[in-house]
Amino acid sequence: MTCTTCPYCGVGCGVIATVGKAGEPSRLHIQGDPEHPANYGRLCVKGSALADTLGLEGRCLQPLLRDGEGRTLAASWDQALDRVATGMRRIIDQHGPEAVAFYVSGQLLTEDYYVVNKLVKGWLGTANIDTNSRLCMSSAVAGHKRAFGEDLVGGNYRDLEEADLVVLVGSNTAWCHPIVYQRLMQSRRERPEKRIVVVDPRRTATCEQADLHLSVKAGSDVWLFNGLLTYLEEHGVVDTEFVAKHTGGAAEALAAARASAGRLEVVAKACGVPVAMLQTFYAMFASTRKVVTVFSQGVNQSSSGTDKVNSIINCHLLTGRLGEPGMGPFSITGQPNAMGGREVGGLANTLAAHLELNDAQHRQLVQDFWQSPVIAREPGLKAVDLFEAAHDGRIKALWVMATNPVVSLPDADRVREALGRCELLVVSDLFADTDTAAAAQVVLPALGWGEKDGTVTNSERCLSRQKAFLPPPGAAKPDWWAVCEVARRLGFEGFDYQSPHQIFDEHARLSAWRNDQHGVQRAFHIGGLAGLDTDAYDRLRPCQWPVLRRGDSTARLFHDRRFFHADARARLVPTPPRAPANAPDDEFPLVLNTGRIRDQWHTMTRTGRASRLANHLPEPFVEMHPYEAMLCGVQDGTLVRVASRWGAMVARLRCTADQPRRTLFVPIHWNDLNASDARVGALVNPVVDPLSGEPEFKHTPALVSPFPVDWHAVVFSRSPLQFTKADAPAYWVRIQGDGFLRYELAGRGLIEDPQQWSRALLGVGQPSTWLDVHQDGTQDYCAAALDADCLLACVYLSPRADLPSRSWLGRLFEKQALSEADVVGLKLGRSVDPADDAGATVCSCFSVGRNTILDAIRDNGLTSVEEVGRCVRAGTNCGSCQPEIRALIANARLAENA
Ligand SMILES: Nc1nc2c(c(=O)[nH]1)N[C@H]1C(S)=C(S)[C@@H](COP(=O)(O)OP(=O)(O)OC[C@H]3O[C@@H](n4cnc5c(=O)[nH]c(N)nc54)[C@H](O)[C@@H]3O)O[C@H]1N2
Ligand SMILES: Nc1nc2c(c(=O)[nH]1)N[C@H]1C(S)=C(S)[C@@H](COP(=O)(O)OP(=O)(O)OC[C@H]3O[C@@H](n4cnc5c(=O)[nH]c(N)nc54)[C@H](O)[C@@H]3O)O[C@H]1N2
Ligand code: SF4
Ligand SMILES: [Mo]
Repeated sequence: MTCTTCPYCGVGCGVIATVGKAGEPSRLHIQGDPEHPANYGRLCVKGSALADTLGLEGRCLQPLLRDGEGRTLAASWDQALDRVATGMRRIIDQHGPEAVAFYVSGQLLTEDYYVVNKLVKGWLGTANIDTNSRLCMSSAVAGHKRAFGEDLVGGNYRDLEEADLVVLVGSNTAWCHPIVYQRLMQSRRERPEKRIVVVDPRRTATCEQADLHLSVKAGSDVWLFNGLLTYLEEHGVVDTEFVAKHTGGAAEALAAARASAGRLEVVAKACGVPVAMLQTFYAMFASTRKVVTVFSQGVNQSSSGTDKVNSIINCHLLTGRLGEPGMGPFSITGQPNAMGGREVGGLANTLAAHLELNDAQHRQLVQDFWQSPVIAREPGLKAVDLFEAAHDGRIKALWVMATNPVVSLPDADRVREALGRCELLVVSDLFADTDTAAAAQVVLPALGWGEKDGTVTNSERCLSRQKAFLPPPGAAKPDWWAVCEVARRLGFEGFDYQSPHQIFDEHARLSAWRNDQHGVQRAFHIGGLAGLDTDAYDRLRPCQWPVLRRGDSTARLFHDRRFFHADARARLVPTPPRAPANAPDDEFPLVLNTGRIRDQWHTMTRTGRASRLANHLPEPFVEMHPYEAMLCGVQDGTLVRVASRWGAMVARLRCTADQPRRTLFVPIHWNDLNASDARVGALVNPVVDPLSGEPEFKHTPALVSPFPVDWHAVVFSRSPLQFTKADAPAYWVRIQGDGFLRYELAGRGLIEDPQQWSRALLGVGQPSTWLDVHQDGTQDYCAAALDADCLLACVYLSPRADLPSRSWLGRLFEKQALSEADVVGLKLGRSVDPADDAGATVCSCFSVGRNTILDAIRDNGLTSVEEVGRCVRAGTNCGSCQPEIRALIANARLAENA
């Protein structure tokens, strides 16, 4: 039994992993850690499915080298590391250290993150190291620094429970931070007077139980919060003593707010929200002292992201609402170690231990501590600029670690081009075939979750251990080790670590070093964790920094009203609002917004392997208001092309009135390995916030048009289909099933001989039986290959999109032997027994489909989520599907009353 931490979102849930004996049917058992203060035993659907993602299939198990002709050769670590070190050395000698760059990730452990920054900033002497946190939290970082003098999240999850009002801004908490959302909902069940407000252009699952949803115009948040700031002042809701003693800049911030948002009508127009709704929100905020404002990517990922952050913090500073239980601004982090990365100075403009690269005293402090030969003097290139520099040849060597930029960066086709231009591209990943690793000359096999060992910090400053409970597979090695080996080969001293424990100890010591009245005081201080022996490090229980003495844990910052600007005051920052960088126009009239879905994690390299996570939303899609779809001449359920000035993609249209008019929403997860053309990153405007450098992922002018096809097919197969880019159908997506793969296909032109086509496509060799059925009078065709009674593969082809139920077909593949009725069903293209068709998955934990839930609601007159849970189990494990179940109940009742 191992206590560790979930590798997905920034909630940072504690996990207990128990490995059974080899040969046991379910060898690995994952459960929530009842004692972890983030989740107290709960896990969301992604966490619950962790065991399904740990198989070694497809893993990169030894270093790979690629030659000029694109051939891939397996290599030893010595060969691979030598190649990296010599390549870097040559480029540095010829072009200087600025020609080398690193692009790392909030999914690294703190120890990995620390050494790679030490190597780059202290030994190579460049700051050309940036991280995917640039795409994620950098606006929050910049906003915190402006307001507090240091990148600080003062509060904790309990504050959300204790608050009387929680405002969720640009955060689909129900899907992206499910356990925090559940804690919030639980606290409201206990205190029904508690209020929840959601600020999001879309009506998301998070809005479902909100008291108020402000469907603001994309990018208008600064108007909204400037309006609130003015309202608070006008209504005398100002903590004058706090403002006078502990802040600066209030007059300037108020003047800027009044100038832009002094009248409710102006704000209402800018935000596209009725005046009455604004009034309700403002009055609620004004009259509630215990208010927490949670924000994430709807705020950060904007060309005015930093101002959005400060406009929110301003309202808390003016009212003195922070530093006490149940109140404060709360930036909720995305990745498991977004915070740890910030602590070790992972960004191109920061230094280790929350120190600043543009401050000579800070640089000196770090260099003295490291005893390093140099220290970077200038901030390095931020992510988007870094890849641009690779594109134009300034960066010649690039090492990408634990991130997949060909999918996740804006203008992603250009990023792929940029990678192709690097003289040396090194990628450390678990897989050698990700869209990014596929371009690398050197692929270094990294240890993944369950194999690697170190620490992470979650959204509430809580540091916990990630621990290994599986043996290292093949030759895979931890990322910190690969970095140290390259450092040694470059002739650098200071990288002789034997274990992550030693690195952690150094990191803890640096946080405390000269962190006192005579040195550079900073809040980040984990000196109390220095000097742990290996055993104590292994047994470390979650604790929140600052940790000045062993055993400390700090639930909340700012209770002493002390901030980290030189005068110890906080700052209100004037935030004159700006519209998003590029407005829609005649050519690209719609606003493309991008984000996450409930059951997938980022570029799907891990969650895409779990069949139970695949069925909730199996295909890449674009959401659009039905009226807008009508205007664009596209139909619900059909394939459409989405295009912007930067690129294009193909996805299935989902019409929903939850999506505001003139906007689109596309999820970020699909990539070139599992879909024909669905990387939304290719479309995203690469414009960034001028202060933080964070891209405007939520606002790109775009266009939707039909993607005409002549035929549709669905294929289920026990082995992968073998098509190449050249002979692939116009549209395809691959979906993981339990022991099989499902493909959705669509193509152009007539398939003259469906039988020949299906044989070639399925490539199953010589099964004992082929069923071929041409439906009379139609062009519908189906073929199925059986070995004895076991289904090997089947394909349904039709000029229409209404192909057989996928959940029913999936069930047939789970059977060892088909019954006669099943075979009849296969030929008919539908189940003989309607009860066999569970419908699209709603509850992924127990694989409960929509039809099953609707039947239960209808047959038993169920009226609550709890009743549905008791009847069919749906919603009783992680609870992430409860918003959907609630909607199904409401729809069923509406239908009944119609
Ligand atoms: N299931 C799942 N969970 C995840 C992840 C995942 O991949 N999958 N990733 C993790 C990571 S790294 C991150 S960063 C977090 C992100 O967590 P979130 O920020 O909650 O997720 P997003 O879906 O990116 O965006 C949130 C919302 O911002 C809204 N939005 C867009 N434009 C605006 C605007 O102008 N103003 C406002 N107020 N809102 C706007 C979008 O409509 C969207 O609903 O999730 C983490 N959790
Ligand atoms: N359009 C659009 N794009 C976005 C966003 C958006 O909202 N819209 N959000 C942005 C945000 S907030 C984020 S955080 C990024 C996330 O984007 P990415 O970081 O690109 O996404 P991941 O799929 O998490 O990539 C992690 C990679 O690391 C590998 N990996 C996992 N564990 C390890 C390890 O221990 N070591 C090593 N070496 N490799 C490992 C995985 O296999 C995977 O290939 O996407 C950003 N891109
Ligand atoms: S909420 Fe889910 S994904 Fe996030 S840390 Fe907890 S279990 Fe993992
Ligand atoms: Mo993120």
